[in-house]
Amino acid sequence: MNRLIIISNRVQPPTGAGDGSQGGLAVALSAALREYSGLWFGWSGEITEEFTGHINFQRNDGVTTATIDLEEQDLDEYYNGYANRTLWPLFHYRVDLAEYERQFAGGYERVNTRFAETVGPLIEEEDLVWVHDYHLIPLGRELRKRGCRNLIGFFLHIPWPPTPLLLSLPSHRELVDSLFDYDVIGFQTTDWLESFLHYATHEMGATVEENGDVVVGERRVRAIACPIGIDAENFVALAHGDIARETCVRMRTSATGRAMIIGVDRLDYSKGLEERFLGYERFLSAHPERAGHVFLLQIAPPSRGEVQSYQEIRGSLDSLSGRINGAFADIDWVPIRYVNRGYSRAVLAGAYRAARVGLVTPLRDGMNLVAKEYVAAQDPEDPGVLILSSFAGAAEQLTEAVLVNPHSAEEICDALEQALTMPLAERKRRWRALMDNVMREDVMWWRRTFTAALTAFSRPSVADAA
Ligand code: ADQ
Repeated sequence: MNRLIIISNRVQPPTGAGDGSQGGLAVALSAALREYSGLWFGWSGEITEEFTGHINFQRNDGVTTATIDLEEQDLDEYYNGYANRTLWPLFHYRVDLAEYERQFAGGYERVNTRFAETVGPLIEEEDLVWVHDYHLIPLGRELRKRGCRNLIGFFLHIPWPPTPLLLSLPSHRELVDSLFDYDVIGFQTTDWLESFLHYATHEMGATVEENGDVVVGERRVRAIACPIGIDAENFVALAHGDIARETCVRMRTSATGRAMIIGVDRLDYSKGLEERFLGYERFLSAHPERAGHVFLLQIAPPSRGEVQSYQEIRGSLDSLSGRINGAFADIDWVPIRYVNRGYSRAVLAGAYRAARVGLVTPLRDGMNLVAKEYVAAQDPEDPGVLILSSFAGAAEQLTEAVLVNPHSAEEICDALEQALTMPLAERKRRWRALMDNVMREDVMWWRRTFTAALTAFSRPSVADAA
């Protein structure tokens, strides 16, 4: 069996703790690395005064990680710059927030080159290489320039923007062109795949073959939709574990019979938190009889705090939650519990299970794993209701959720009332359909589907050269 080389911006070494402290993606990638052997390469998260290319190898729980430190300037221009101030907003349709700075683009190129120079010599002849996410789009090109002839796949975890928006990015053509140095590129949904194909056919004159190969002149890449899932079996087990059970009891005790609505998100403008609060405010106004009988628990740990738009959203959510609580609270009831910290996955599983409604309303999301975790954590005999944005990638699979337009306070308001009054039989029917999907298309299925597509690809250049 070939070795697998996984490359992503950050590396999360396995903890082996089994206590639910590790994210689903890290669990899945670690499992893939145990199956194939190989290594996981990326940034350590540490800053060094001058880039040396020194690789720190570690072996934890059967998985080898190889990490490098980056310079402060790399962090500013590549990570906080091009990745999170340019590509992230643009790919989430927020051209208004995208910043186009030449030095960001320069830093992005530099770090991708540094990644290629350091990981390149670690790649052996038969290895499969799998690159992850928007931080590393040109990495395949940089590896090819250095003579790498291996099968290389790329997976985009976030949406692919519509062509007219992408055209606003300086050097968009060069960026997209670099994707043709991969063999297989994966998107979360057919929507994002179609947006990519639209750009390729309209802007590059590409033709799309029946097997999904996209061809421009002599160059060819296979483009597939391959939705990521969660480690569902493990999450169900977590939801039955001691920590989750204790959390569930603690939540129910503190709820004192009130129905809990839960939201769990990184604090990010793409997650639609302001719109969610406004929708909930509309619900409180439209249904005064619900006052004192329901509350919203919003868990939102801050992320990317060095980027201004993230500081701004934090400020506006603080004041919005304060305003709503000020207007509606009573001496013995607070309508929004707003918590800015992270919790272990086991605690989250318990909190999801205690919630009558899961409110997942991103304005745009590549997939959204919280929606799947909420489903997996439910009690089959008394499941809660998932309200899901139709603009999350997950909506393509989770069609039995109550789907809403997250921009509409009225739709959120109506969906909340529908969820809170939904009869048990309907809740069970919807949950069963959702759960079947979450279990079937889990994270193991995702990585098997992707790596199978990659191994099935035959590189014409490799064949020609043989
Ligand atoms: P994210 O934008 O980070 O991921 P998401 O898919 O929701 O979004 O995953 C978040 C993960 O972080 C979940 O596993 C969740 O449990 C965890 N999390 C969130 N809040 C937490 C908290 N307070 N404490 C602890 N854990 C918390 C990107 C894309 C998504 C895509 C994923 C995977 O933006 O669209 O689904 O990658 O491809």
